[in-house]
Amino acid sequence: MQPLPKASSREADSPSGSGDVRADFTVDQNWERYSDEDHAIWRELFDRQAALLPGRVVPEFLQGLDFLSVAAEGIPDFARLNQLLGKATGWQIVAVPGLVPDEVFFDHLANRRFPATHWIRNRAQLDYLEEPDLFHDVFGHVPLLANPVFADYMQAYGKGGLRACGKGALQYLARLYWYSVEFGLIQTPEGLRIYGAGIVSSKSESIFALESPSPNRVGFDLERVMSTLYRIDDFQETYFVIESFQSLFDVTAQDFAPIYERMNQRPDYDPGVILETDSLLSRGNGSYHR
Ligand code: HBI
Ligand code: FE
Repeated sequence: MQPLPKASSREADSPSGSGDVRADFTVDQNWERYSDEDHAIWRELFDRQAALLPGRVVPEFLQGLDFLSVAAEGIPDFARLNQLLGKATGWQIVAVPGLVPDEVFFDHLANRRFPATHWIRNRAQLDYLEEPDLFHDVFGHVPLLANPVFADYMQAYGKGGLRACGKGALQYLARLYWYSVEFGLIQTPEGLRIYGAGIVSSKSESIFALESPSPNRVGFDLERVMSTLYRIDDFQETYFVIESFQSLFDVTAQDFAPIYERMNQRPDYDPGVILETDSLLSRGNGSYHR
């Protein structure tokens, strides 16, 4: 059993989250309890990304933002989002206090429930915080859940995660999530675009991921991604690039068990390595991480 994640320190004092956490780790959002400062922080983060992302983010992200009318004026009420999202792809947002145990997380995804943190960061954390907050989850992850193919991928990922729990293969699924859902890039006719929530919700990484000469950009390959370690505290040394959301969904159709067998035989790769088998879009000079 995974050690339970530390209850987010904000849980105790954040007025917006109700104290009692249910067995599935969900809480009430209590939208009416957000302070003016909470909404002001949402507006500041939203405006910053809205100015930066056109031309950098995959168009489906902006379509999702628009469809769900996630806008600058303030923190969205999950109940309102859920009416639109439910009709579009059957997904629902459920409020949680923060990181939840892996198998709880996978079970929510497998049932088209996206766990979104109910509290938003404070001013001191505007540019970086160590765990996902409401802005990362709702602005970063939710808009693409309105895209039918990506919505199917996220549910298939959750089901794969539940199967992996039983096989001690969680680390491979965590890497797949990290290099796709959190930090993935996608090829489009107009060029490379961002779709990973960790990039989309970060001002500095939205620029770094596409424009810096430092990181490698490598064609997505499932076993390569599952074998590659990642950094949780800084920009990525390598970004993996998918051809389309359909191609990402298609990798989940296969049985992962034989892949886990092969994974257990081969070494893990450090985040910045390049393999001769890689389809290399651009070789980084590593200047940022040196
Ligand atoms: N819990 N609320 C929340 N959000 C996440 O993104 C999350 C999580 N628990 C586990 C987890 N992510 C990672 O282990 C995934 O790679 C599975
Ligand atoms: Fe995330």
